[in-house]
Amino acid sequence: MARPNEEVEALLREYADLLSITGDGAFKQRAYERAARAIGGHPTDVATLDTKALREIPGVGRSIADKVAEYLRTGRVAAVEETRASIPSGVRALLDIPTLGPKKAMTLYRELGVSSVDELMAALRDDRVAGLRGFGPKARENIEHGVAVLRQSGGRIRLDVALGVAEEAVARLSEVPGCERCACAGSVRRMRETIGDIDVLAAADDPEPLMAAFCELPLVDEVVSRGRKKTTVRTAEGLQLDLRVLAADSWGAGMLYFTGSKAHNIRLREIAVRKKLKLSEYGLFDAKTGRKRAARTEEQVYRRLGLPWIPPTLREDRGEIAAAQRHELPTLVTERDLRGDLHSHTDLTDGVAPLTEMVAAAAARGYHYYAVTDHAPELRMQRMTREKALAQRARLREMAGRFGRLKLLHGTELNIDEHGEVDWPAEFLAEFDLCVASIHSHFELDRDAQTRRLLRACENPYVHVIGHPTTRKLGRRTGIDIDLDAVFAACARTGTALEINSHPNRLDLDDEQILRARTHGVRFAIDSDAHAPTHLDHVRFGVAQAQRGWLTKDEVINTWPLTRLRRFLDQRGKRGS
Ligand code: DGT
Ligand code: CA
Ligand code: CA
Ligand code: ZN
Repeated sequence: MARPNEEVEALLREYADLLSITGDGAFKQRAYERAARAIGGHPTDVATLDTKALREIPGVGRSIADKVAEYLRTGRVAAVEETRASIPSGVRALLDIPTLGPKKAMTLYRELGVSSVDELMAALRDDRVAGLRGFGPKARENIEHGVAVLRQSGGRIRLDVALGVAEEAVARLSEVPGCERCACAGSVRRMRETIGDIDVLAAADDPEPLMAAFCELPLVDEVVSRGRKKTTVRTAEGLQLDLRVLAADSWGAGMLYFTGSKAHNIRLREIAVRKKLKLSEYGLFDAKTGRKRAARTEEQVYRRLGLPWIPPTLREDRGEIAAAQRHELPTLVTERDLRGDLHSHTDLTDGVAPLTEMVAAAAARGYHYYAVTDHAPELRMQRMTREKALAQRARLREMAGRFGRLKLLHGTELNIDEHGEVDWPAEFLAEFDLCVASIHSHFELDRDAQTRRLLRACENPYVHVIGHPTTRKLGRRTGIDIDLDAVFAACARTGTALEINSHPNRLDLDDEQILRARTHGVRFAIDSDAHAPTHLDHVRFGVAQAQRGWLTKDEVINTWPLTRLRRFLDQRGKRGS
């Protein structure tokens, strides 16, 4: 049970939030917040105080003291209940979104009648918030992020968020004296798109200093359990981290075991048994004598099992062990293989940075080429026009040669309408170096209509890449209903590439879809879809997803030299003319 002081604090805070929604005076609202803080931190149990004593608490005047006394006497406060009843519960639910304050919640309710998280998402999707004050792209992104966090807080968390926490923990633990090794294992190391909990391993003779440092990490909100070999902590956002400390001479076996996946481990153990060996987190042992055969590195353990080292992104028991036995593991595409990015935005449409900043960021990544693909006119709120597109092209041409080896491509992100048609007439499309085409609306069409729509877009000779093909957003929107095999076959036939959108809330296509598309002989583009310079780095996640889909460099068009890429793009344009 919470102390009465805490109950009262929570009640007063709620009242302050409610007042901010009804718009009943910022002054009153702040007064209740201040009183809430004071009572929460008050050393004496408020249940033992009369109204006179209550009024001696800083910030507690007569009106608040009366309400506290009423609560302590009856368990409720009439004024709070009345205010609560005057606001739809959905609007109150909006306040659970960590990045949406009461003021914005109120605006959404007053202006758009939004009174639930789902309605809010619908309003963002249909871009009804675009006209509201204080709801620019940045604010929208924040809200979307908040909803994603809210929806995932009960379950799995996005890879980018988990990776940030995991890397901070590993960096700090690596500094601890006596720490010989420290790294992430588990689904973070396998780069799954969402993460259940974070598994950190360290090697040291004495685990104590590491366990102590782990519990003291600034990100830790609560120590769930602490032991000699394993300690579990939780962050304020509810994310759990495990630290296991092992001996340096069993590091490889530990990493192998705790990286998983569990299904991959089970297969390995079966192989071990057939070889009269026993595999555990401590090493690979002779089943009869118990003698250790391998443990120090993952390579040694795999080798003893007759296998080459298998990259963590493949360890999902999807045939990687059989492929390893046949020496047919794919040489996976890496981030360093990428020579350019083929999908990006500027502040000409919904990006937040000007053209020059985006191009400079692309140059800083060492790219050979970079396509600017702002939205086309059919996405109405972006207010794109031919004139703007041509002016942007002229600026790109002017900038040519100013960024070392970086070649600038002028592209556009077309909008696939409900019938599969795109913006602008053919002659105008032919002038772009590159056209990405994506679905941004009509997510609800049935499977036939959706499939026809995408097939039509694939057959358009000016469309080079299908952007974020299923439109799913993690924790927020499932993908559209489509016959993916039909779309993959059409892409292979027409020479249309499929995007692997790297934004950590999209990662679209997903790993299993990539695996399937690959069997059709499709080409892929790993793109950032950057709306800000820092987003260019998101390709890290797209590459991981591509690896999880077993992709090699050659299957990804933006690893190709520009001459080869241009041939691919040109072929496409000519087919229709
Ligand atoms: P997550 O946390 O749900 O995103 O996924 P993982 O893969 O990180 O799973 P987690 O944290 O439960 O366990 C980490 C690794 O430890 C897992 O990938 C494989 C290994 N592991 C855990 N439990 C078992 C088990 O019962 N058997 C085997 N063979 N391995 C296990
Ligand atoms: Ca885990
Ligand atoms: Ca775990
Ligand atoms: Zn885009």
